[in-house]
Amino acid sequence: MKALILVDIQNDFVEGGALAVPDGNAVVSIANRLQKVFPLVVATQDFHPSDHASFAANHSGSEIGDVIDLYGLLQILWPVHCVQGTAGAAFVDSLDMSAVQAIFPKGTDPSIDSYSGFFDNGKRKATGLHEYLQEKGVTEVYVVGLATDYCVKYTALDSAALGYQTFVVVDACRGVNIQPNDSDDALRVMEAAGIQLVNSQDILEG
Ligand code: VGL
Ligand code: ZN
Repeated sequence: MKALILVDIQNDFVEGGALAVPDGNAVVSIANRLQKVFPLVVATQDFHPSDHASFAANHSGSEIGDVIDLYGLLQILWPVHCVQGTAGAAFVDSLDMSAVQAIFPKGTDPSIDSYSGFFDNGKRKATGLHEYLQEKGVTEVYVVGLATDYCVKYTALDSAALGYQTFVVVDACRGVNIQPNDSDDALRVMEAAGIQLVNSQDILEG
């Protein structure tokens, strides 16, 4: 059983959003096409309370891009983004949600960030995604969305570590690239973990 995971395709991560990923909108049409060939589609949603500790605005004297020690974990400080109840946290309008069978919010605990759709960054709590995929008999996981160098990367790495045969559809992902090579580096790390990098054409034609 194959599942497609749509990672954080939300307004704040595309053009005009608070944490806009360059060319982020480009993933939407590919994600929409891919959904039609998967028996199971789920989505993750970055979903922070306004007092979330990953926001630079919640640390006086800190700036966006600073790295702090957050209860023992290194944390990059981000602009305020994907706040629960705001338009920025909503899925992109043009993203087809009609086939999405479950949504997994993450980053809801103000004290810890959650890049992976499976666990928070300290692996302290699970989102329920693994149990859900197990229940559905999923063995193969395909990951698309935003951002290649953060939430796509950690979702795919956890997926592989949990034993799913894991694929990242590279042309259906875009990265933040604080450093220009961050997305390429992330892809290399994923490959080294046994994750297969594929293109949407391979799936849509196959
Ligand atoms: C993400 C930074 C902060 C992501 C979420 O979806 O990749 N990146 N929160
Ligand atoms: Zn976030």
